[in-house]
Amino acid sequence: MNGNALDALRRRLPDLRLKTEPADLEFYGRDWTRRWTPAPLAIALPGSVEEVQGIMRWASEFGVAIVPSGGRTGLSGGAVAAHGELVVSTERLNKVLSFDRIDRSLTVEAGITLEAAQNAAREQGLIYPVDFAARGSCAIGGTIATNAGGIRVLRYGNTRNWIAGLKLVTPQGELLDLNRGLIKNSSGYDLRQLVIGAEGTLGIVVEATLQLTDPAPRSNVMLLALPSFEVLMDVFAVLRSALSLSAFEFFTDIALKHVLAHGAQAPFAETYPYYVVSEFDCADDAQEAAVLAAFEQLAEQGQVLDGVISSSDAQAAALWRLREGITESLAQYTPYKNDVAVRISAMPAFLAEAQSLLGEAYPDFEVVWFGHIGDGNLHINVLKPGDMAQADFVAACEQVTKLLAKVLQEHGGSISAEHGIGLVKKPYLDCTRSLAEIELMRQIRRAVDPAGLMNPGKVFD
Ligand code: 2HG
Ligand code: ZN
Repeated sequence: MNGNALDALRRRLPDLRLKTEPADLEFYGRDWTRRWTPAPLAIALPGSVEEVQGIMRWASEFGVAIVPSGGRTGLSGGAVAAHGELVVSTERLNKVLSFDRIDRSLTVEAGITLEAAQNAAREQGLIYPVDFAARGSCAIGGTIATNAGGIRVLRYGNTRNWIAGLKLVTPQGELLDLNRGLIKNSSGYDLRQLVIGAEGTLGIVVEATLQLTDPAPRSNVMLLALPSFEVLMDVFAVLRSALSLSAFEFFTDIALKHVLAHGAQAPFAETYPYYVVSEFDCADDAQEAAVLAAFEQLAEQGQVLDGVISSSDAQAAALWRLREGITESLAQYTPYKNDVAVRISAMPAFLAEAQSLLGEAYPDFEVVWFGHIGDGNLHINVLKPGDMAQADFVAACEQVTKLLAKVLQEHGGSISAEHGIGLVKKPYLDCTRSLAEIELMRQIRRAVDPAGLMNPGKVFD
């Protein structure tokens, strides 16, 4: 039946670019998770919004499921197509459409990479402040679908703060122009915000109007070596009150070991248990003096074992690389990933419990802790031993994640801070959202997509 459906699609949209080669199905049918075997029906690469609308009308007529697809850098399986779905890639919808100097906004197609959008903003003397390591490959549409966070959430917040408007093609092929760049709009439900973070279950985002802002003042990057997990939050408190921070990230000695093995430069002659990378404004003498004073205070209190402050852009980039290179350096171990959040105030108690739980649960596995500690967001990657079957490894990790999800629930946290629920975290959604909330999400989904064709199986069943 789907073969016939595909013929009908070809007849209906003769100019639509379609790929059906096995290598393409494999390439476009998966994201950075490597757990599912891709098996899409075909890959559509629309070149216009009208083509996306045509695809959606066809899909609803023929009952074909759709998987929206951007840069497929997601880590929760949100872009996996393993059941004969049509993957709709926004790859060709990658243009900057307009810039408005008065509104300070940039309107882009959904398939543009985050980096290209950032560059376009910079060319206008402004910035789009959402930023993270996958910037060169991820698509803006995907960042909207997951409400992506990243390394400067501490100062700028998540993606949803920066989307002034978006265009959505609904499962019926309607084009909705949501919020149209308005700053104030008190006219009922904010459907734009509902779409942000919906992981492609309510339609396909085809365009976005990004709010831009002034470039940050001159900044510097500091790397600190710390003796224990316990001092992390104290160091954060000291730096946050003394400096104007734009990032406060951490990683462990194990993370550093992997990044160094992947080609990064060792920052210190010795190794230490924990590290913090912090970025802060350093625009004048007063700010520079504050940095030194804060550093001395921490050293005197014995909270910092070693430290370095960047003295050039190249050195700042090298320090950032130690944190931003972690994911790539771990990829060869097909890690089981956790991306959890608690309120910052709950972090010390949560950290202590999570550490003891995972220490006991994973005595034989290497566990890598890192993340956006200043946002209350931890990434916990468990590395698969080379000789272990992937399925056994995942099964073992899932048992532990159930326990971790309970600890998170006790601390009012979330099982997904910024990577989305997708397929990977679906079994634990009810530890983060109440049953009443999940039922309400289901009802909303049914109202928008009664046939359940948009990214089925993602977020909830
Ligand atoms: C990061 O912060 C990304 O580097 C990826 O969110 C995290 O690989 C991970 O677990
Ligand atoms: Zn992250």
